[in-house]
Amino acid sequence: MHVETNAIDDTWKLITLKNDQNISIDILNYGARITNITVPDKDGKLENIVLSYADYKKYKNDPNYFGATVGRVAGRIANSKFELGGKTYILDANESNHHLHGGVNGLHQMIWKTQTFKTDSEVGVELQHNDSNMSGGYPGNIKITVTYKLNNDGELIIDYYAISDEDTILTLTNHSYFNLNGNLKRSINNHLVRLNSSYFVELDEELIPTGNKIKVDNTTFDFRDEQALKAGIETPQKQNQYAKNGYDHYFLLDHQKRNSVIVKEPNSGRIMTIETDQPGVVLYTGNNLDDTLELTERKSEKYLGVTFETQSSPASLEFDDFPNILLNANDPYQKRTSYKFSITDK
Ligand code: G6D
Repeated sequence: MHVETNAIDDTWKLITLKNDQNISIDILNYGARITNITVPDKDGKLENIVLSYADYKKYKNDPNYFGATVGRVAGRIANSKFELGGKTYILDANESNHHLHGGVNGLHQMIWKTQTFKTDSEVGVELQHNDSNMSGGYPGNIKITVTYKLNNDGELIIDYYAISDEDTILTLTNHSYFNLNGNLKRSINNHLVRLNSSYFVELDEELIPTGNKIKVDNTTFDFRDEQALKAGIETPQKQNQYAKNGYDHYFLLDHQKRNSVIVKEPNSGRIMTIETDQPGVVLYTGNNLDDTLELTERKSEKYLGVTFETQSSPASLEFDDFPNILLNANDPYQKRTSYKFSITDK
């Protein structure tokens, strides 16, 4: 097990975690971002499986949130306002008149304090950020800690902890774009996904939830057995078309089953198994990516990565029967999402 810290400049730094099977993960303290996950394929070839910029400074105004910790509220808050405790809070609008991913002062743009650690069984880094009251329009002084841990079972565990001195709203996620082909050889269209969800949340044309939960049966959103992502890309239905011919939707997890999400890439034999205590996950197939970005391995393109943004739902601010994002003063916020990397049996 190995952990090291390398300074990029006087405030940005890169932490590298490596386990005994040579799986390694890089974490940038700007935005508490994952910038590299290197895992073997079925032949033992070590390759990167996340989208990242070759030039770290490109993360500064990154509209794609590559690898970022997203919040205070991941997702969209309609019309950039919400009611809490009889008061109306106005948030900054950073996507037409809506608030996306924590707004212009979102957590993805903060420089987090870091503390690395190593035990016999794991290596990790704890990142900490104190967000002040009314930052971006959110009430409460809130201390946020995100901990990344890598163990010798090939697991990356992300623990989220927060505590606020006032009632507020919060739902954090990680916005890594995965591509299990390795070094971005091909698109994610042929990735096979199994997602234990019987309902997804309907969106309007501005990608704002309508309040309807749609059964996945007989739609391109049924991943309960296993389905290639190209279903919603190459034979898009109306909801896929709203998301520019792909997925950008919140799935409500059938939590009575384990292994919330299993992703397989047949050529490399790589498998990623996601477990989470969150009630749902946004599946986003990189529909906004174009060919203007210089990524570490190559130019970007549409559908080059897929995110699994485990989180609660900002739609709960408008519709009661959605997983809520309320955080009461002095009540700890504690969530965990893990990613286990393995290969198909030979
Ligand atoms: C687009 O709608 C999508 C979001 O879900 C995604 O997080 C963002 O691009 C990067 O706005």
